[in-house]
Amino acid sequence: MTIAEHRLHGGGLHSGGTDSTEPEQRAADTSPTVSKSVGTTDANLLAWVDEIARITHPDEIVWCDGSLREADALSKQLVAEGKLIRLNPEWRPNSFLARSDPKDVARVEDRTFIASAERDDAGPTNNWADPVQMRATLTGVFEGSMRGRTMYVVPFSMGPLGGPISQLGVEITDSPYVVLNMGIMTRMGERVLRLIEGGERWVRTVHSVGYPLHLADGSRRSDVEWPCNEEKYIVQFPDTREVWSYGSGYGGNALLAKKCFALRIASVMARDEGWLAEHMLLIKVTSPEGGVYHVAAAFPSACGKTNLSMLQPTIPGWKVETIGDDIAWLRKGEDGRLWAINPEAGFFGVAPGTGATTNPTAVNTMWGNTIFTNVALRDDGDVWWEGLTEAPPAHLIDWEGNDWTPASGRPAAHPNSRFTVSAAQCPSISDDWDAVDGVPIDAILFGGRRATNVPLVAQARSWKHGVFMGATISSEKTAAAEGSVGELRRDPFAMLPFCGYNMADYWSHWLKVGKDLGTKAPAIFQVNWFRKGEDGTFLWPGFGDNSRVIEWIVRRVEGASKGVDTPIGLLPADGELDIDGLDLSTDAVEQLFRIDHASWRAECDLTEEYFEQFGERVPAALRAELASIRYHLKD
Ligand code: OXD
Ligand code: MN
Repeated sequence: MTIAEHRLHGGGLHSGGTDSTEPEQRAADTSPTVSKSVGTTDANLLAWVDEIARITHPDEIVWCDGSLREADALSKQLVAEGKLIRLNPEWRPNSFLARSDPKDVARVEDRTFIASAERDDAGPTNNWADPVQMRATLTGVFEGSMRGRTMYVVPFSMGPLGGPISQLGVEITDSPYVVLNMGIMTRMGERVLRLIEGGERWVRTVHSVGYPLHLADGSRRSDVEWPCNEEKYIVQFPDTREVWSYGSGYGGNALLAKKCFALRIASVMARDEGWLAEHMLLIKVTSPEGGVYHVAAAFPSACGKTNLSMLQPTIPGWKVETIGDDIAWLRKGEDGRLWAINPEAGFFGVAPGTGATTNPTAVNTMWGNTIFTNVALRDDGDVWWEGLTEAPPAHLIDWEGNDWTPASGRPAAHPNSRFTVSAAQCPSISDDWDAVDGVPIDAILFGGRRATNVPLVAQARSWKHGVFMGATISSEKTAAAEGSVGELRRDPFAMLPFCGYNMADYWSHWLKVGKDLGTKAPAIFQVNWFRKGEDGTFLWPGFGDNSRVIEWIVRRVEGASKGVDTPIGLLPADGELDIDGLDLSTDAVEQLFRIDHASWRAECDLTEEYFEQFGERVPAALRAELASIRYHLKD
């Protein structure tokens, strides 16, 4: 019986087995815990779910409706199975701790593939896989991968339902933990099915942890706390806009709406349709005079995007509100300006380093209804991680489930431990964060983690120069010798692991978008909170004081600040950056903005070398920007 037939017979849960005797045989060892079935009348969706079930052989299929009741039932089930720990509701109501397999703790870039028809379409910065071969490999590993498990069908919308920038998707997964996270991170559930039935397009994503409970030889095994597989595949098929993920239950490997769809697949859709899918936070900034500005900012992973998105200004009268902390989709609006949405509905933030002093807003966001993964458990049933409080508790259970004390000499929380929480719970969430049309963007920021060379802030001379800044984002790999620059790790547009096609083509696409926006294009800036002084310490206090840089950016957008031209862009003129009340020496300010010509010439050589790997595909405009900077450095 197909799923469609099953539904017609008023069926609820459905076995995906191809052998019609299987459901009965298995009935004895399955106990459906999510009893509500939704289903759909959409023939394509039904056929696809059927097809995946025929490959993976789950015991049951559950259509997720996105209700609180469903989330509640799933979390109770996971607690009963020992896969989630319910935190003390007195401290952290409706919140849970998951502990992953120690070998499944982060995105696996070396197992992430772009399976485009041509190798060159993936480009030199992606792992390319032949789509025909990869499909055969995946069919092999997915064969029977859900035996003994429930297969969940998770319909979701990225962005407000039905919005002009939003997109739909469906994730099939055998991980109830993933379902719970997807319920927080996306607009998930039944209403999406109605849009699909109405003819809206949607992206197919398939996920299996790769730990079947019934093996092909008929033997059975019991489940483990965090099922996963040593063999992992995170595969994007840009030509058919599909994602297949196998073997991991963690984060971006498994929550396929996030990096896999909203960046890798969406970047390809955006290229083909004239929009942008970016690794950017979004904020709304209000000036003391009540001027409202929207800023998008791209930073590589682990450069404080969540902190900046929840920034509490230290300068009077300024307000920063949160729209998104990780991903932005941007598209030209009817007024000719660039409009943006945060396609996500929650934050999947790194816990360590998030604390009362560094990001009190994030800490307050997680008051309850939060899933924590790989943080430490306190004796009172609450959670802890490095940086949450200054002093650690005297005793904890660490992320691997072992006793821990401050004398243990190892972190209590995994460095990539996470919190999953709804954006709506964020105290600084902006009233327009889920506006269907998005928000108009006034400024775009690109930042890396640069100890040398890159000033605290510089404005691009033009869109093309801005694209050059984005394309050359980098962080030092090694300390630099005096007057030179260390080896650089490039992360163009902070999209290195997330661009679904050739990075050089992506730069061309950005240039094209800018040309189309013309004079309505937002201003572009490069920022660097991480410059170090000659003594090796950070020159800039960062965090809330980054509002001072935002202020200058807004004043530039307003035309109130003039700036001074330099070979690498426009810097704040004397007195334009508000440093009142900061303990910053004149020398530190000078070092923050110093443009050492010899060192910049060395950096230009590195940039030329870096461009070489993309060969002919590097847009001429970017080579021209490099030549222009070199020319000005000669002066
Ligand atoms: C993330 C990342 O988890 O960029 O957001 O790695
Ligand atoms: Mn990210």
